[in-house]
Amino acid sequence: MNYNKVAEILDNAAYYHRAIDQISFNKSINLDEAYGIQSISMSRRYLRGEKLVGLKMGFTSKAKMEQMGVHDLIWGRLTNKMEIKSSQTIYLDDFIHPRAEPEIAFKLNGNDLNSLTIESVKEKVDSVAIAIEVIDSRYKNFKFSLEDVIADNCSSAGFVLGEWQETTNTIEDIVIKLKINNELVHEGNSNAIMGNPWESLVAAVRLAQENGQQLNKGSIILAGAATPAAYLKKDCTISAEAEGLGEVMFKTK
Ligand code: OOG
Ligand code: MG
Repeated sequence: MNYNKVAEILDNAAYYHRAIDQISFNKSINLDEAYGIQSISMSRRYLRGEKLVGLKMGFTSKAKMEQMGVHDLIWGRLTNKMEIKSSQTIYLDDFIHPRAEPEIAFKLNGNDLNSLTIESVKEKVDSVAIAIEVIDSRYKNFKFSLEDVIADNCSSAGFVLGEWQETTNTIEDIVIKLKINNELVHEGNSNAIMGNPWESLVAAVRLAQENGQQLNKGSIILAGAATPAAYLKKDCTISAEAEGLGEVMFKTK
């Protein structure tokens, strides 16, 4: 199979926000090939001027694995073009079938990331924040295999960051809420993320290293959602909040 062609199809689907058939319907690809396709499709974005700003982890909680029927950790890449400013209005016509999920974000401080453990991980982090991720699978009906979703850069489409907080603010065992028009839609505990959200960062850094993906000072890592994602509708206010981390929101048109 021609990986460049598949990467182009996925990149076009994202760029023109048009849903496509799952790759796995026609070809069986393995995990390495799926990450290879992700990497090629990201190169197309970089050629258009997008800049890598960090990584996102996926399927780090049971809630997400169960919602999507996929049971392995995945990781994808975030670019500056995906950033939604706090309180910004996004246009749903720019997406296929977007969903939102509450997340915890880490900002790296540029310290050496070698042999990261849960004990040492905090020294590598400048700050933490509540965030919302917008995911928008390029596959019809938001259905995919593990390999499909990896090739599709793990459905990454947007993210909005709350105000950065000191790492002394605990992110362990805190309640995270997703609200639409101020009504609670999903609620989870941060420890649903791999038992402890810091574990997700340890895994992200390990995966980046294994794959030669550099993480510079200021890189952002999304830990993965602790709750299922919610479909977005027009004319809504979507907010996420977590104990001690404050609140973040954006709007839809
Ligand atoms: C894949 C992305 C998963 C998360 O936080 O678990 C993800 C998807 O659900 O489409 O971002
Ligand atoms: Mg996510």
